[in-house]
Amino acid sequence: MKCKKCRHDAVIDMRHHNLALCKEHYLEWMVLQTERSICKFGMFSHDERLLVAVSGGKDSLSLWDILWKLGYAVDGLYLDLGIDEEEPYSRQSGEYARQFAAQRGLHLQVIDIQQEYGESIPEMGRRTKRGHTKPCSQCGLVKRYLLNKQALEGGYDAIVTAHNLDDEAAFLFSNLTHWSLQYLGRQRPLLPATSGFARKAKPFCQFYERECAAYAILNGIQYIYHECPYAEGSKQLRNKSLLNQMEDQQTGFKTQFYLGYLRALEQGIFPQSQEDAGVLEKKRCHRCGQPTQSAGLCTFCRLVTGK
Ligand code: Q46
Ligand code: ZN
Ligand code: ZN
Repeated sequence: MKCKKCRHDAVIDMRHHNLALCKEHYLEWMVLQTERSICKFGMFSHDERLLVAVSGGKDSLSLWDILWKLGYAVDGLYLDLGIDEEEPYSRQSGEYARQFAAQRGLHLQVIDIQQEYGESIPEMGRRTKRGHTKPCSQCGLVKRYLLNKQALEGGYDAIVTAHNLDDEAAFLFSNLTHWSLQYLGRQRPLLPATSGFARKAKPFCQFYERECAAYAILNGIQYIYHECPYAEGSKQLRNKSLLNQMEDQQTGFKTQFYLGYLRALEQGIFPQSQEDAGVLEKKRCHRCGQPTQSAGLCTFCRLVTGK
């Protein structure tokens, strides 16, 4: 297998693009494609300040690396979830994130959930569990809330996350099986800012997971290889595995599935909700001032105060 550009040995064969590339041209291709996505969806510009959500995994560290190489002003945010009971998952992820930032002289903000709020994510999950054995809903809420809070308070223009095509296709599959119109309308690559919510962009939405892993490995980026222990057996992983089976049978299946969704968005089939379009003014949380559906405390404040 030879590189399509220089005829040297290829390190990756992307059959869905009918493209094999050597190391040098692959790394160049990833950077160029990321810039193309940023421009195509009008995500952000070089004079804006970005905050990238860093988990210590291959996707977020590769994204941070590429945005840095493209010359964007981008800081990182690592949330230490305190998931260290069975294996030191959070501790190791945090070490990779810190090491990455230090090697490049980049600024990483770290929030230790246990220190800030008195409980780790598994502890919050156990305290509030309603028949669930995993703390994923509490974890998702805390991550969304704190990412938005840090972006707004830090004066950042956009939050950037490293969701890749496999993530997006699996969410899409789940949202379609439930016909969750609200989620289908907001799963777009760029969600504009509304009152109380920062802009959100996903520049990796068209990269396969293995392409992000290849970028990290070929660049010598050290990342946490394991998934969070609570991800095991999750619906998201099951959907990913199903979609991989489809991809094995039909090259490019995941890309087609996702591009079809983007076309449907363009045609207005899944419109933005009034909230996301900023038409509906939300109530404000009495404790933190963030927008909330109901009067009183927002769901985050209710979680951390136990009220
Ligand atoms: S939600 Fe659940 Fe993830 Fe949080 S507890 Fe782990 S698996 S990290 S994406
Ligand atoms: Zn080449
Ligand atoms: Zn609140």
